[in-house]
Amino acid sequence: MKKKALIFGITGQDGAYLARFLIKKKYIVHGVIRRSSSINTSRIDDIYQDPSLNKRNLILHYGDSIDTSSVANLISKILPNEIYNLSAQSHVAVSFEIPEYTSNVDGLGALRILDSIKSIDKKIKFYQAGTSEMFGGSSKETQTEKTVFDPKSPYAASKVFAHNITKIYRDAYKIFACNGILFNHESPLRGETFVTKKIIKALTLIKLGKQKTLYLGNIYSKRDWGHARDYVEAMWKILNYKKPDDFVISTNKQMTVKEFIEISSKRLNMKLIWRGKGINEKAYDQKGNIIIKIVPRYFRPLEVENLIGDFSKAKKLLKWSPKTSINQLIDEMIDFEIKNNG
Ligand code: NAP
Ligand code: F7E
Repeated sequence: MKKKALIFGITGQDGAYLARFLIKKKYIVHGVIRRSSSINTSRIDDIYQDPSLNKRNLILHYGDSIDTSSVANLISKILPNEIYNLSAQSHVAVSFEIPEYTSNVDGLGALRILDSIKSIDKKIKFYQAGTSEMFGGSSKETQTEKTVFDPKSPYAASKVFAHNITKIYRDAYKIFACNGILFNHESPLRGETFVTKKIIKALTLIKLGKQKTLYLGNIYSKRDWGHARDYVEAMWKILNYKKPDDFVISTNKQMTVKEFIEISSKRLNMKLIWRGKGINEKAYDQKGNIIIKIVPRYFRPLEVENLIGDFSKAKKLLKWSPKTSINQLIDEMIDFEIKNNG
């Protein structure tokens, strides 16, 4: 019999890659979608339209991670083998604007699912989408599963709660509950307000003469960026390892946002000339037009300056390593923008 997976957050970047990955692995995939006034399934519509993938292998249900009865009803109706909790208000800056809502979805959302597993069927495996943001300001060194958390946003604090409650339900009730601690991962399907997508989309539009200027915040924070397609495979490997455990998933390479801009502009054959410092720093083209401007609006009340992950444990135990280089990721994202905006 085919295995059943239930994905909370199927309409997001990772949900779309994970659904495709699991269907190829012969799972029946159930996904939770929220009612919205506009269509929010654009990232998974292609799975419906691809006859080799969807022979009734993808089933969508209305639900919400803040609605306890909908969470419990879905789990008892579907009785999945595996649950992936990817649902979240996932924008760090926005979490400062809506901290209570973020905590409810990102923190208590995980608890609602775990508690339903406890009462319905303890054999259901559970994956929690943890994040490198939980490390926050904790270390100037490379971060591992043993690094102490030091969250710097309501988003990160909620994810620390979800991480800890996952471990507690694993130990107390012997549930196969695991935490992935995933560093930033991007793709053509990345949300438009995250920095990589924002940069690549804007630079492509500027190159095509359809936009004038890109406005950004702190361009000196360092991130460890991988590809979402590689990272969803790690999620599945985590749930299919012989015992429940927690894993860092990363590339072990980092760069600043400014370096990411430099690589992206070079690959678009755009020459940027930087002048000024701090809030007055700007990037110009060769004709003297302002291409990038720094504005206070995009600075956060607290910043996470340095993230770089050591994925040795995942490499050793799960035989997982990232497959896509940063240049391949950027090229794929640029090609997508040219195809859709050219
Ligand atoms: P995303 O694109 O923002 O997707 C988030 C998903 O959660 C969407 O499907 C969204 O639905 C859903 N959602 C939001 N609030 C919900 C609610 N109240 N009830 C049910 N579903 C809800 O995020 P992503 O990049 O795919 O990331 C997936 C998960 O990994 C998130 O938990 C994120 O925090 C975590 N994470 C991401 C990264 C990264 O770099 N991408 C790194 C570490 C951890 P709508 O489409 O209806 O909004
Ligand atoms: O910011 C800086 C910003 O929003 C990256 C989420 O998926 O990864 C993501 O969180 C950096 C930060 O990602 C702008 O200040 C400058 O230092 O793309 P981001 P994030 O905050 O690292 C983690 C692992 C998650 O778990 C989260 O869910 O870029 N930055 N200027 C900017 N960031 C944005 N968004 N917009 C700007 O204009």
